[in-house]
Amino acid sequence: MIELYYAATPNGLKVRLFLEEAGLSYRIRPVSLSRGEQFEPQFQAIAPNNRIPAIVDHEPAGGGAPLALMESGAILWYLADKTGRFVPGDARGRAEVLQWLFWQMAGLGPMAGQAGYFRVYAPQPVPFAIERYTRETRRLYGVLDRQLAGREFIAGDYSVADMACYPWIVPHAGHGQALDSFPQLKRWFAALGRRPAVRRVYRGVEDVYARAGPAVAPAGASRTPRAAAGE
Ligand SMILES: N[C@@H](CCC(=O)N[C@@H](CS)C(=O)NCC(=O)O)C(=O)O
Repeated sequence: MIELYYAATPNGLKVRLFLEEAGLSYRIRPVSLSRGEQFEPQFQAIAPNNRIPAIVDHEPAGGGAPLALMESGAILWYLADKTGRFVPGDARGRAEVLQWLFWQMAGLGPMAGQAGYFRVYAPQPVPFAIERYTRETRRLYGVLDRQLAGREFIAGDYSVADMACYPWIVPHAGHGQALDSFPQLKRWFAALGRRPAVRRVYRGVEDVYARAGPAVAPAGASRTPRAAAGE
């Protein structure tokens, strides 16, 4: 059994997607980011970086004591390795999937996270930051759009690369992006959204930006910043 320390944010959702797709037995341990539960000592012992998601695998690959892991990319890769699912068996295929997983972790996630933060959550508008992160996020959406031209999925068959990227495209409006500008991405996004596991995971999940008010606050508006929705 796997315990998933979770909030319904893009990084949390991507791990849940894997667990649902693979049909693994798991239990959700909700972590309230707005109440600061990510800083509690019991959680910090599992996730030293004080961020969700984290897992504890009580039947780890290789046996032995329960394994605690943080970092959504590392968790996805571990689960893929353990189950032999959603990652190719050959060296070239694995390298390609890993490349796109790292791309999501180092590029799409951090940049889209900042775009969303400055467009939606920031207590006051910071035009330079809004412009910088929205532009970089647009570039990254374009990279994915080009990669998907002539391909059904990001790298070979449906893989952890797709699972890592999908939750970062769901809140595209909060990132200031229109999917009509990215036709291949739009097609992939719609196809993944029809997968039963994706539908199960997203049932009842609120857009991370839904309660934060209008994108790009008018001058002088003030909001209480919430925990960042992922970086
Ligand atoms: N690189 C980390 C990022 C994790 C992350 O930023 N998690 C966010 C939610 S998506 C979080 O826990 N935020 C809490 C906070 O900012 O205090 C991963 O992919 O696991």
